[in-house]
Amino acid sequence: MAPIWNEQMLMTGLAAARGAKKREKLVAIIVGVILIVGIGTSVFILSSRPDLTVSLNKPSLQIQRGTLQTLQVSIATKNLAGGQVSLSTSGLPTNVTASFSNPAPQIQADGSTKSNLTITAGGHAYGQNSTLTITATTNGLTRQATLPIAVVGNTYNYNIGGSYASGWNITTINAVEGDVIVLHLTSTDSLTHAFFVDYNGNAMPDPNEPLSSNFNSQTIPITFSFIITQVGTFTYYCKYHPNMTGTLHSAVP
Ligand SMILES: [Cu+2]
Repeated sequence: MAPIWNEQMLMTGLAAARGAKKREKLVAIIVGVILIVGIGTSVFILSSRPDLTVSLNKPSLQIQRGTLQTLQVSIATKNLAGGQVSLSTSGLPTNVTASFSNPAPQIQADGSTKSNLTITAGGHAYGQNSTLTITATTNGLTRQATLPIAVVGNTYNYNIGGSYASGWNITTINAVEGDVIVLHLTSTDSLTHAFFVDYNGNAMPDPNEPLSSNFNSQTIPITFSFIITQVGTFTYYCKYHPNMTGTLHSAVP
């Protein structure tokens, strides 16, 4: 009976195994080189691609009605030949205007440029939830930056007392959208009350409706401020006593 393994077969087997190992190594090296060249090429393509970015020196803007504010718009470019950047705005609140100190600034040698942006809120400006978009275009590329804007109006203070039997002692508030109402609230019967504006007419305080904290002191008022965010005629209530009502008239400024 022939042996299953002899020395010669063993040597041949070992040589074959070594050959296979060598081939594996070679394949690994080739794959590695291909990967490195590929990544390098991608990095080169990405880093040499033309681009521009627009940024503002403020994350958001609260602007008083009848005033103006100036922001700085910075533009950085990469791998662009130069030229001018054309700037524009959209999405301003009602009766608010925007103007650039230079609506077509020249790209400087370091690839950057800038312009001031003056936002003017007219005497009849309003709008709490606008988003201004600044668009920059150059060499066929367009990029944008956004800025939430809220117009703030006048501030009015009211000392309001409330009781279950007699309701609120002030039953009319006249204002315009964007006005800030500051209430100093007392309880004239020492019961616990809470003031809210019922924008949606369901006689319940809802998440987007102004709601004061509870108050029950006859002598030490709590202060509660809110910005009027809607135009129309609304009822304000006590959260606990629906018979305690008043009317908020909010007009367009
Ligand atoms: Cu009450």
